[in-house]
Amino acid sequence: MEKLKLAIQKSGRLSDASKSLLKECGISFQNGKNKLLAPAVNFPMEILYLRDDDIPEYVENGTADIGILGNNVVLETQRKVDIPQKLGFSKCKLSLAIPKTGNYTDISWFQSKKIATSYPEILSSYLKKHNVESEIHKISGSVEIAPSIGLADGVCDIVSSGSTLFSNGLKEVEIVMRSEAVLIANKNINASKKALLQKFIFRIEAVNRSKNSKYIILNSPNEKIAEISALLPGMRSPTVVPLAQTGWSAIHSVVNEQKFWEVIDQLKEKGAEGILVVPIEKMIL
Ligand code: PRT
Ligand code: ZN
Repeated sequence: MEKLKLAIQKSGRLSDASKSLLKECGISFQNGKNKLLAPAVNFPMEILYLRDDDIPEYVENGTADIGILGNNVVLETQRKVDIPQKLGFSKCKLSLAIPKTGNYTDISWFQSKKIATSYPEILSSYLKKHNVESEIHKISGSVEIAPSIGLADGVCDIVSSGSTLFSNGLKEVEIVMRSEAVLIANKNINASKKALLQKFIFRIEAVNRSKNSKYIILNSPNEKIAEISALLPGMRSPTVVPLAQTGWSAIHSVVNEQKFWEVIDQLKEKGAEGILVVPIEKMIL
């Protein structure tokens, strides 16, 4: 049987989250400690462990069928691959930053300045779009120290919490792009691999959907069922079950994580009691 070859980062910020996603999708495999390739045991898949920078090329040329990596690296390498699914983890920004004492006005500040970055392609197209010409210095690591050693006037680097910029005396002045982990795919995979890819994406969607949702169970006075149900539309509509105590029912539904606290307050106002909120493992619509 044909197998889908998935490339993931061997070690780094994406590797644990990539492996967890596979596990949550019910795909078991051996760990990649000393191996380049590991077969999955219960899904027609093989896992290739690579450096993230190499994944787009391997997927473009078909050595791997699909891959998981940051969208920032996908864009920077400019390889021709599809992005069938965003994955929602490893969110970060690629930002321009300058010394915090700098007097920043707008992007024209960078005109004729030196910028250190590991993302010269993304940066140069961003500057071009804004009609700014700068001198781009490509460096592969520790970009943030470049201004303090006199190598550059500013940097274009990945920012997450912002503490690296802060501790190097820099401030973020422009967001060049927002990034997250994505699933990339070879443009010419055959029909049977495409079907496997759809199966895999179906599972990823079920897992990710469940992460944004909570299962909620509460007790409601019968006369408030309609009002409380209106706050909890659920997947189709809430489940309402009578309690042993007359005049009361249990309402079961699904709430979005973001709206969670807001909805909880409204539910309490309407007389809901005994509110339980439970994580959902998988969610299939
Ligand atoms: O060895 P390999 O080439 O596979 O890995 P790598 O060293 O190139 O990449 P890695 O593991 O560092 O990052 C992989 C991906 O994680 C990146 O391409 C991003 O998509 C994503 N990501 C998310 C990050 C960060 N957050 C992040 N904070 N990548 C890097 N950083 C670094 C950043 O370069 C800076 O030095 O963390 C620092 C900033 O973090 P804060 O929290 O101080 O702002
Ligand atoms: Zn890398």
